[in-house]
Amino acid sequence: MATNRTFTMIKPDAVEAGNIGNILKMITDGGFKIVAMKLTHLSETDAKKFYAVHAARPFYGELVEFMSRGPIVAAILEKENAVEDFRALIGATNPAEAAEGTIRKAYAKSIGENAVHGSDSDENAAIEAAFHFAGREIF
Ligand code: RTP
Ligand code: MG
Repeated sequence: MATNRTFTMIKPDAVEAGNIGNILKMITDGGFKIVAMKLTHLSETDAKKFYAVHAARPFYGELVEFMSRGPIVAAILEKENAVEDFRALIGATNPAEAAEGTIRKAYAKSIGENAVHGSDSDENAAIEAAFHFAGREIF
């Protein structure tokens, strides 16, 4: 059954560039309600665990290094059809292919440093939310 929640991270590149506020505005203007949020920093071990699904991919080492190099914003977002609609709002993985009006078109630098994460399924949204948040931090 489709849930109405997804999980996102504003990645280290976008935090470094001072784009937390701009990206949160695009998220709330897009109709998403923030039901959990924190500024946090993934250790290398955390990043390896979070992206374990990509362990066999050639970019895994680079991805882990990137995601653990500085603070991120982690958040849970609520909206009808949240997972699919949020993937549409963030745009293609490669910003060169991201549509006009998407977060990655506006703020991503490259296919690796692409500003935001969005869960790719309801199941993964629940797993990723639980990775970052305790029940009492979710509203
Ligand atoms: P995300 O999981 O972060 O929302 O991104 P996505 O679904 O659009 O892309 P995915 O295939 O899940 O890849 C996860 C992240 O790995 C980095 N990546 N680098 N150098 C490369 O070719 C490459 N490909 C992917 C990106 O940070 C991507 O978002
Ligand atoms: Mg993904």
